[in-house]
Amino acid sequence: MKVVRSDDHRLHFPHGELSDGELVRPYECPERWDHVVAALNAAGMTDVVEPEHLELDLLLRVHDPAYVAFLRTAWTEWEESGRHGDMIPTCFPTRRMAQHEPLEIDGRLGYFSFAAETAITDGTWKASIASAAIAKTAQKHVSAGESAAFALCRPPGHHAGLDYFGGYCFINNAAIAAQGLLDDGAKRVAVLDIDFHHGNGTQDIFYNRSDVFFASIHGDPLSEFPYFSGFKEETGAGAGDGATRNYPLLPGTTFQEWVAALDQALREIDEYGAEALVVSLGVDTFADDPISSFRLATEDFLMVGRRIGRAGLPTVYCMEGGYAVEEIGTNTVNVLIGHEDASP
Ligand code: OKP
Ligand code: ZN
Repeated sequence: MKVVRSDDHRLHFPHGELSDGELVRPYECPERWDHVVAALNAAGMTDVVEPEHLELDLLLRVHDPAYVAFLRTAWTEWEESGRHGDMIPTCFPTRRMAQHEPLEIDGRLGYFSFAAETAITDGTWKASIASAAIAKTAQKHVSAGESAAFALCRPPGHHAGLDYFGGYCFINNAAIAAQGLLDDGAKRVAVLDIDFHHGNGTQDIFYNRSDVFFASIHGDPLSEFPYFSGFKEETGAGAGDGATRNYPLLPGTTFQEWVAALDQALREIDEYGAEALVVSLGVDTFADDPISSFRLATEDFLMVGRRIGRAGLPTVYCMEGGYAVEEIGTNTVNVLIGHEDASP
């Protein structure tokens, strides 16, 4: 399958991540990308494509214009107002407080985000746009007839909502891909999110829509990030009623338990009648992941790809999480190899 990637991801790498009361080296780091590329090369998956230029209007298909405007100029506003450190949000609107979009950049930073571990830097906008362009390009290849493509996105995207960033995500790459599949002719698209964390951003973007089915398997939000979203009873609203499915699983979940949820999600995607699939591919379900609590093993990821491939849908894989840096490459590539083994 085609692999879409770009070196521009290196432009985004904050100095620190606020974690457990300390600024630590960000878990979401550039070497993650290097290890995935090394594993792709080792597996002979070298059909590499550079991303095409992204029309910025496309961002507005899945994000709010005020949010995109904020993200585009945030760093410049920050610097021009005399700040020098990374843009770490510190003040958020909680229940009923988001009445006015602030004028001051520190206020705007909190208004357009939901978590403080994620900082904006000088290169964040450029890297995020490149990441979205990667998803868009992979989608175009699939819409043009490829059975699957891998978008090696960094920064990841599934926590970025209609009008907010957080959880290491700024632009929702999977949403860009899903919207692109629709725009290029598919009538119904499914997003399957198998990252350890709930894809709250993707859910947010499509919650009221019937043309995108969203299914996510993740750590129970009562104990895992993003804490406030991903509960079983969230099933969509309005026209989108029934087009969202959440499978929260307990810490310590084994592959056997996890795969039962995967099979159910795939059945529901089939019943929905999806014509194409986007997979939010996080491999932080891996047993040794430093910030997650499921127990998947490296060889299990082959089975994951096989099961997804057996669905027989044109598929865009978008890279999301995975923080066991040494193993992220093999785990990710195992899914892709499994997919290729299974599809005709
Ligand atoms: C992004 B993705 C570390 C806590 C980390 C943020 C997790 C973001 C995950 N002490 N909290 O879904 O892989
Ligand atoms: Zn994750």
